Amino acid sequence: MTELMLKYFRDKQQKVESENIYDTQCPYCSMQCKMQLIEQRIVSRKKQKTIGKDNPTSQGRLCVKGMNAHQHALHQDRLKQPMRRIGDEFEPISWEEAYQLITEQFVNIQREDGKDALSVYGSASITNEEAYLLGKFARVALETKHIDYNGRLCMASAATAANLTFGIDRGFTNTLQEIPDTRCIILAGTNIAECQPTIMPYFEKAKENGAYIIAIDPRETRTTELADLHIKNIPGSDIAIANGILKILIDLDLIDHDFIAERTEDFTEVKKYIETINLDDVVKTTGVSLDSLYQTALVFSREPSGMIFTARGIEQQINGTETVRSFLNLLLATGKIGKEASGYGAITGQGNGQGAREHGQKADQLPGYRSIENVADRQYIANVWGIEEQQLPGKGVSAYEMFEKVIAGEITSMFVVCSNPIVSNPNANLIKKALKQLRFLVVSDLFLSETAKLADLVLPATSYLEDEGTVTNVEGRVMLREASYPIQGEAKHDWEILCDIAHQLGKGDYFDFSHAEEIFEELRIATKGGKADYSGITYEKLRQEQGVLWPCPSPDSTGTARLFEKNFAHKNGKAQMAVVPYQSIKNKPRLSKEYPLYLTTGRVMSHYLTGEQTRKSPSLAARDIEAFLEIHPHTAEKYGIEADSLVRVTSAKGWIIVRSRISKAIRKDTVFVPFHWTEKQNVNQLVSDELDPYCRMPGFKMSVVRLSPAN
Ligand SMILES: Nc1nc2c(c(=O)[nH]1)N[C@H]1C(S)=C(S)[C@@H](COP(=O)(O)OP(=O)(O)OC[C@H]3O[C@@H](n4cnc5c(=O)[nH]c(N)nc54)[C@H](O)[C@@H]3O)O[C@H]1N2
Ligand SMILES: Nc1nc2c(c(=O)[nH]1)N[C@H]1C(S)=C(S)[C@@H](COP(=O)(O)OP(=O)(O)OC[C@H]3O[C@@H](n4cnc5c(=O)[nH]c(N)nc54)[C@H](O)[C@@H]3O)O[C@H]1N2
Ligand code: SF4
Ligand SMILES: [Mo]
Repeated sequence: MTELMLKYFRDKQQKVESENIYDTQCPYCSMQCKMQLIEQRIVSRKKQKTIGKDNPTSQGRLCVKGMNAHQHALHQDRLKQPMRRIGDEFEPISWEEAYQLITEQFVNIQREDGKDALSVYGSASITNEEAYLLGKFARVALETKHIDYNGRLCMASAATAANLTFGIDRGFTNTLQEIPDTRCIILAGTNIAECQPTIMPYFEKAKENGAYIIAIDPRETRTTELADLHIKNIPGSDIAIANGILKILIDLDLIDHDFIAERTEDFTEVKKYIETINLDDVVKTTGVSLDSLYQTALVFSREPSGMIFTARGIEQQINGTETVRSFLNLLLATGKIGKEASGYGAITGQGNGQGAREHGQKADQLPGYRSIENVADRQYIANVWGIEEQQLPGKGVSAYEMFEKVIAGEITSMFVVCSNPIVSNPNANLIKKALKQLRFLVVSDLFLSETAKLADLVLPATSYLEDEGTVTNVEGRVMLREASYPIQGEAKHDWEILCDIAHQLGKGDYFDFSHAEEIFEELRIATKGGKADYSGITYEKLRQEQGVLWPCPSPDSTGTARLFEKNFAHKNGKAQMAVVPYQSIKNKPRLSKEYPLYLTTGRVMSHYLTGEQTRKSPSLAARDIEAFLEIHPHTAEKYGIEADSLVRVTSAKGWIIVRSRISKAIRKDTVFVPFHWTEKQNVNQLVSDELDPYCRMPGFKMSVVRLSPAN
């Protein structure tokens, strides 16, 4: 370093007047990377940067979103006061006025429209404490059955498939540390390189160690670049791929007979169905070569260990549950689960995508993954909450179906916490209509999101920098998110808001909490004996152990690293295989003259979900400033679409206008649009309202559309 440079750094150093360091975790994906916000005061100006902090999952790494996460959290547009709608404008009001308004409206609406006219729409980006409390709030404070959450659009099919197959749903059956030792990996509909970037070194290490990687995706992505074999299939055809591979395994006798006999149920029925499959039909249905199917079957079965990972590509289908089950059949038939370096991973999406699906935000669920329809479960939770079992409402409906109930006039008020449903739900035009039709809409958010703009009352919530609590990451590791950044304006923690409203509604005794840890203590009791048992976890243990993998059923337990070593979680200890016919859903969208192309949707590296947060971050927004249509050059030519030109994309539900991005990375019969943008770029205006019959997941990953130039 030259003298001049040294002098520059010395001078710069001297100008730092003060420095504060705040521990937290990234607000975005399920890796939940530990991080620190460093805030320096230099010549009386504040300067912030975010750096990674070591921990067992992300090992100190951050991706570009994490490194810039402070930009939205410290953005000037953060809501700092409650705001009430007056005509088309919002006016700031005090919390007292806000609570008074909520109480008046909720009481009136329930008197006039019935208890279940109130609804709650939650999120997997809030803490476990808040997710737990929101479920209790709906049932105990509001006495409504209508609560569901954005995870219904995310983890519902993988969760349902795991519950049906294994009897329990913890996203990863093994720890990340085992990935480098596995010999064969199938990545089905997951783009980890762009969606969980800090997980990549585990897979890169596996590859270095000689693992064979197969990626199934209609597009070439940064993830498929890692693969030895890329199966570039027709969207929505994944069941046929899994069944085709299973057929080859059975025909060539490459299955694990002992494992099947000792540890699974119903293989005979599965085999009977698979024998009726014709591999030529599979090739036609999937657009995948016979060679690729054989190669996958041979490598996966012959290697001593193997893992399958799935994500939204195969899960966000109207037969998503069955699609996941068809891949779990492969693991079970080859005996590659319940042992070292072999197992399943549903790559969870949101920061608390795992924990938030366990503690009662779902319409049919009570804390600890208990069922709201099971009498013993109801009695247990009623007892923990200090109410009678009969007072607990029954099962409600799924996220999207709540909006259908709004249109039908059955739900007339909604409380949305940490979600932007107008952008994230299918059939977005109906969602907008439904939100406008509500008598009273309350939204708790960091910003005036597209959904908040339609609200009657907007409440300012604290962010990941300010709100301490636990989240459960992609591995099933419960982590304590420390957060001590000073609260901005009059914002409140979501859990505080819930407690305050409950007090106003005369239910304060059930919501007497003054710290997140107190809520966690109740959550421990509520989950005791449940499938997702957190009862042995304390904040103290989480600090000492740097997170704990559930189940953790007793004070002396340090959690469970690998699941199913001896038994599966069903009563008989066995895993349940499933007959999964490809044509399991009759109304699957099909190509026609009117709609000659498949549309699939998803993500880009620099943006997160509805983009409400990442579009506020200059460093992230600059990377992708608008939505786009990924389209193959042949297809573009066929439909007269020029490079970088505006294109009108039309489905049976609506139309959008996006700019073309011509690329050979995508199949000729398929186009791709990310969903991080709003208004006429909101791709969910095109997605239909068909839902998976088992879990009510929408079919975000396959619509049929037509294109025309728009300029
Ligand atoms: N950068 C970024 N990271 C994120 C998020 C984000 O918004 N941005 N969101 C987080 C959340 S909540 C989630 S749920 C996860 C999502 O993580 P992923 O599921 O990995 O992300 P997607 O882009 O939705 O879809 C994954 C891949 O599925 C492919 N695909 C589409 N249709 C099909 C199909 O029919 N079959 C197969 N086999 N593949 C198909 C797409 O081409 C895409 O590459 O990411 C998390 N991380
Ligand atoms: N077409 C298509 N649609 C999809 C998908 C797809 O792949 N394709 N994926 C689906 C998936 S996987 C998901 S997870 C959903 C997600 O859908 P959403 O939940 O609607 O997405 P977010 O953008 O995370 O919305 C979170 C909102 O909460 C606010 N917020 C952030 N932190 C806090 C907090 O601590 N408290 C409060 N009160 N508010 C906060 C943010 O500002 C933002 O407005 O989208 C689904 N929609
Ligand atoms: S977006 Fe995910 S991978 Fe990137 S820093 Fe945040 S938690 Fe880590
Ligand atoms: Mo998600």
